Amino acid sequence: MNFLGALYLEKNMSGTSTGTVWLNKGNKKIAVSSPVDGDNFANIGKASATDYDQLIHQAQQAFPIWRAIPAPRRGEIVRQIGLRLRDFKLHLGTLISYETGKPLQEGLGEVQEVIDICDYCVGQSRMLYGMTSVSERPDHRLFEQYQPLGIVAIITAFNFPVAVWGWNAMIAAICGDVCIWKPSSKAPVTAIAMQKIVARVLEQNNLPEGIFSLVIGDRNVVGEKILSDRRVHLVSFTGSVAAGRIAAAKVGERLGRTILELGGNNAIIITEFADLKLTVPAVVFGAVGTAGQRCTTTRRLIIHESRYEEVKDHLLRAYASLKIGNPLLEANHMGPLIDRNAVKAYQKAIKTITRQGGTILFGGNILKGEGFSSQCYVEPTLAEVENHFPVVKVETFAPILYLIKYSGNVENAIALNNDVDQGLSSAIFSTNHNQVETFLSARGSDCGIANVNIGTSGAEIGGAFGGEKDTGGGRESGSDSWKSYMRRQTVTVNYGESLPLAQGIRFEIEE
Ligand code: UN1
Repeated sequence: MNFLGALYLEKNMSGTSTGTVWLNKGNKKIAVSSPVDGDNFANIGKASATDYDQLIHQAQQAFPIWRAIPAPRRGEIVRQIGLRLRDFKLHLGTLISYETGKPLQEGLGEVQEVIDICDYCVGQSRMLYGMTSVSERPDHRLFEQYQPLGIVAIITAFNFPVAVWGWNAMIAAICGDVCIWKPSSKAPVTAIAMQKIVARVLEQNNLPEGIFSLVIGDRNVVGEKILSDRRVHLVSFTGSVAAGRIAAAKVGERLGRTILELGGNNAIIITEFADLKLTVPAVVFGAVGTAGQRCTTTRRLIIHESRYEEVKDHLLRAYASLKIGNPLLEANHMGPLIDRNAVKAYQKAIKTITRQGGTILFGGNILKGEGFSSQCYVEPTLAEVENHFPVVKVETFAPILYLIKYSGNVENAIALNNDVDQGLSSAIFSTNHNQVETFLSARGSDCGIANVNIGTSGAEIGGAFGGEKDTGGGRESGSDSWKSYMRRQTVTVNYGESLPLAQGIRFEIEE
């Protein structure tokens, strides 16, 4: 495992850093084992409440220094992070694959996603524009400007252990904010590797501690503190709907800001006009990529009855050809789930599907034997269900794909697409213009992402990423998402000789 050495990682490490400085190595440790082979390859010291306070203190010191650096100069630091990441892409991608179990291709793709957002942020750092408007008063100017916000806490999930941090931290950085990153305890080693990559850039540029901090620890020690801490101006939270609900309430209590990126229950509509040459690979990648553990994973197929049997046959053949095993080996399409608890959730869902009247068409079992010793490998699964089954309405973070039949026009398919609580991603496969435009219209998909003739996952960084309803409404990454990381200010300047009031109000005083 020379990728660990190449990333300057050791077996026992602290999980708390203010930048280049690592705080106490922690008495309490997280034993990190790989779902690939079950090997305990790292032990990470957990942050205490005191460590957390030190981090916040350092971030408060760093904020006025960082915000005073012109945004394009902050962009230059981000550019250097992107350059350094290119050097470490193979090693970091390999670590991601080993720590989370996602195929190496996807691990490398994830590092590329951070490189892409770095490049994007270099340009964006020169484009933190405010709008200039017109005043209703003579000799007055009305405009908007955006100012740095302060401390941004970024709480990420195991499934994208660096990309989601990248979307948030690189944007926050060019906006003049300082970041505190709490990664998932299920993927802490990747976060430490990333922190070390960033630290070298900070060091080379003589930047102070506290601009990019890392804190690895328990939800009830560190997580809760972040949520209720008024010194944290924005909490960007990625995780399940249930955890997001708690986070939103806690931050809301103190009227803090949140960006929520919660669960999805993403469907692909396959109409009578779908081109199956495109549809089948998109569906399979969407359903089994990251072993079904993306928030954008394809979970439901809404198939027109006239194509149902054909689609089913294609999928049965495709699923039979999938290779499951060590994700570091290029030949394998799918690796393990993140841990045994995820396997239990998969098993429970399989049982529930049949209990609620569904039929397992393919898979449904845990894989045993050589190469599967971590007990985290499962078969990708196809199940025939109806959209109203309760099991279909919840997000099971596993490679289970539901096949649902619809009849009639595309409106019926859209109604099924929208008939879940979550609203992250959606897609339609159709070559019929009217169907496509209906799907994209106001009466179409109600999700934050609506794709045409591509799958539900694998979004590019240039668009705003996020979803509606129980997905939480937040937007991250590209487009104008940067605005959420800044303090918006409306300015009115009077350059005249009198003081006219808006709305024509007259107010005169005599002196
Ligand atoms: C997530 O699963 O939280 O669109 C993010 C995608 C990836 C990001 C997924 N670019 O599938």
